[in-house]
Amino acid sequence: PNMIHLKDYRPPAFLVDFVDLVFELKETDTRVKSTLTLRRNPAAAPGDAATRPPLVLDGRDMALVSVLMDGRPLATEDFQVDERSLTLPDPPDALTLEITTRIQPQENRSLEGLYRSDGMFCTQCEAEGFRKITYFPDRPDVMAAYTVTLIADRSKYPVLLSNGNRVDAGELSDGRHWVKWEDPFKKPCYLFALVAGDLFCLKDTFRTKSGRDVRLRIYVEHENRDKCDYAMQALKKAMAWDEKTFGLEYDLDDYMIVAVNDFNMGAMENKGLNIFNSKFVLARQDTATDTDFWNIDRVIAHEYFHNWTGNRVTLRNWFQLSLKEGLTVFRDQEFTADITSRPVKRISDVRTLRSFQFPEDAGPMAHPVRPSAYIKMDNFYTVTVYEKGAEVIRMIHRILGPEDFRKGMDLYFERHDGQAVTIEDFVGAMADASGRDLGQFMLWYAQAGTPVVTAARAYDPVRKTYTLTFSQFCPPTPDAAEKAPMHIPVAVGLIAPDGGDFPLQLSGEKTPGPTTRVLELRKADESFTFVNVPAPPVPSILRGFSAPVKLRAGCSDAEVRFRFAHDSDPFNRWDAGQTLFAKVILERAAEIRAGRPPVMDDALVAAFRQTLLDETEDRAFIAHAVTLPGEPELATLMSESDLIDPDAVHQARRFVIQTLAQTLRDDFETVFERNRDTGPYRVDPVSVGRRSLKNAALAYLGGLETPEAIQRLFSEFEAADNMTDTMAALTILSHIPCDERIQAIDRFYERWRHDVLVLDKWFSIQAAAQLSDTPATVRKLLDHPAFSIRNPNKVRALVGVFCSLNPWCFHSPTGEGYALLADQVAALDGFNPMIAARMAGMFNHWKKYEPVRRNLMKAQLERIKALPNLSGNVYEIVSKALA
Ligand code: B3K
Ligand code: ZN
Repeated sequence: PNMIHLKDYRPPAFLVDFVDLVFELKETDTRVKSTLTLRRNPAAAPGDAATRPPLVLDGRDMALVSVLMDGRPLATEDFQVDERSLTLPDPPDALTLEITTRIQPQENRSLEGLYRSDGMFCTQCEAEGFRKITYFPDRPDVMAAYTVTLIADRSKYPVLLSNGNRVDAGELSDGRHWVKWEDPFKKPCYLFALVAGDLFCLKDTFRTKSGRDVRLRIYVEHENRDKCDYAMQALKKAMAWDEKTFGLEYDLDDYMIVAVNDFNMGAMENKGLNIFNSKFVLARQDTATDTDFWNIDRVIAHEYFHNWTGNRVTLRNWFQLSLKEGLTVFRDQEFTADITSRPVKRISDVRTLRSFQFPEDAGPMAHPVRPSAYIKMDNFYTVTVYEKGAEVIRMIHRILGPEDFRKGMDLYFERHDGQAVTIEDFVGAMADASGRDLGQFMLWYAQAGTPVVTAARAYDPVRKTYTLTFSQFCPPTPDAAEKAPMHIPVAVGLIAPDGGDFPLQLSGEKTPGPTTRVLELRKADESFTFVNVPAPPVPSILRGFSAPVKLRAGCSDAEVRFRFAHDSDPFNRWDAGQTLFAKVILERAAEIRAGRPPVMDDALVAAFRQTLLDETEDRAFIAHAVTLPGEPELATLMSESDLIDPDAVHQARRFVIQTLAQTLRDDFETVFERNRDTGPYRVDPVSVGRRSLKNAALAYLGGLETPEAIQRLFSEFEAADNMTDTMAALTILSHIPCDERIQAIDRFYERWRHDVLVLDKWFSIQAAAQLSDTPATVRKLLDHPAFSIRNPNKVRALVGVFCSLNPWCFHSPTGEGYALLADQVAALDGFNPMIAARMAGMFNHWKKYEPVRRNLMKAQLERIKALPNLSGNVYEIVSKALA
């Protein structure tokens, strides 16, 4: 398979001004007639008569029926067709092409292009799926206006949808009907969509700030009609927020969302017609958890926000993916922060970043936020492009401040509306609007790896000065050994001995400023001196996680405990706790590995208790503050100084949980009782926070594994009137080998056997259970009638959860977890290479494990690599892993 490089980018030889598509949708066979109005691109290298570039249209997995140029059939010598393309070697400068093809959506299991999910037809074109629908220059810098006519049987497919406005419709004599759509906005083909099916429609309207009424429509299968109200509210919240925050208004008269069960990712921002994984639309209090509800807010908002960041202004090529994804994730994070709790949102985002992005940046798939080469673009929809990309935008926001950031956004839209642009264009608008130099900042897009920032401090009691000296270092990654120093915003506060913050005055400044200051690092080593510091402070560095780096602040345990008790910055307060917990757990792991009994640290227990009982803080914050780092994050930390031993990590974490539970049992009881729901179930930040703290306390109490604890979990499970509490009790119970566990899992199944989304939870619970027979259970569940390897949600719920959230079991030294994963990769690769590659990526960190596991994983990777007909997707992942 060959590599595509950013440096090889050339503008397209031909542009497409108009596309007219006619689909005749049938269960056996679909006919697509495409009429393209094309002309040579004036911006492309013209060439002379001999070197004029040909017209190449991408296309695969389809049968060509006919090609007409300007109304006349093309002679066979005037075009060539192969597996990948349709080429006209010497076309005129302007032409129309009418291309008729036949495709088989009913056979399409890749869930890319046009395919069937349950009884409906739907599409997924990003990144390169449109070429499975018809021959077309399938690249984002070719933008065209579309008209689309859908023809299908009226009784089976009463709903026929595409992008833009519905302009006409009619009946055919044979029981079929047709609907014509027109999208007035030019768009790249990856934003094309169609849906045909028999669907329920929830209707609403939104009045925009300029007074236009937008018709809102959510389409779902009839059986789910009572599960879309929350999604509709989420959409309206997102629309209002984007007007208020960025002045961005919706541009069409209709906004449609369709929920489908078979979907490779979360959702897709097709212009005016979003297609969603049903998991991010359907929710009712008894079927969805608080996290599910907030994920619906997040994903609905994310796809809606793409209408401006992605659709109106789009990408010149796929290397620029983070231009739309990093920016849109930043926007959805801000939205969630505004509608829930800002500190808690920040904490959970950083948890994700550290658990998944930091390891990616330290492994074989490490790549810059703007990758420079790929084999399959699908492999680069990564936490680096998305979440680190959002961190990069957040740093710009932090450096410029909110007002200048907003000016930069306005300038970006003013300059680039309707264009396909690059990351330079975005950062250029930010620099021009603010007058700031962001030249060095661009390295964040070009260099992979997580920078390590070290801070040293010195207090001068005579001069009353305090100096912070920073050094930065970015470790080598497979793409580059040497890294240049980056422009890093480091937010700093200095905590006084009484726990309050000192006002901050940098040397050279006349008066003290605010208590948190952003220091901008630009050199490998750099010092900042604060004056008028009356007493030696405890430094609080990287407040709000102002940059995606690893900080080595060299604080003593006592100082970290002090920050855990007093830091006014909630993120850093939480982070201080995590630092303490991680240290204590990894020390216990070392004792366990050395064959010594682990001993608990009393100071930690006291600090933990103080936070647990803190009544002044947001409950959701406390819940996060008393939740220990997970095994995946601990493994990553262990890998920084040692090889990973998943057994030691698991045992040490369990030891700490059980010791805390025994020592603080009464306190957990108090917190549990105090935070019980009093009124009806509601999904507001206060209620969600109370539930999360109550369930965190329950998890510790359950960790005692006494008969009373088991009884309580079972009765909480039975009594719960909402899925959050049901899942909390069931999850805790699922780790305890007892009859109640089996009973609860069976009851859950009986109650929800007809709800495919809720059954995903049933699979996940069992896949995440920390029991020695879990690998065998997962094997068995692969054959369960409710499991289907064709459905990505099921694969993620069972295989994905087992491999990524249950490291102790996945890394069982017997190797059965590894064999299971490799078998699934092999099975998936035959029909859904995108999902196969995602799963194969779970072996990426094999080199960081102790030798037994490392060799077992390597053997499975080699086995996968040797499979006949391996897809480019999986090849790219495993060949990099083995390199
Ligand atoms: N843009 C889509 C992701 C498409 C993934 C293609 N393999 C969803 C999103 O980020 O909004
Ligand atoms: Zn996105």
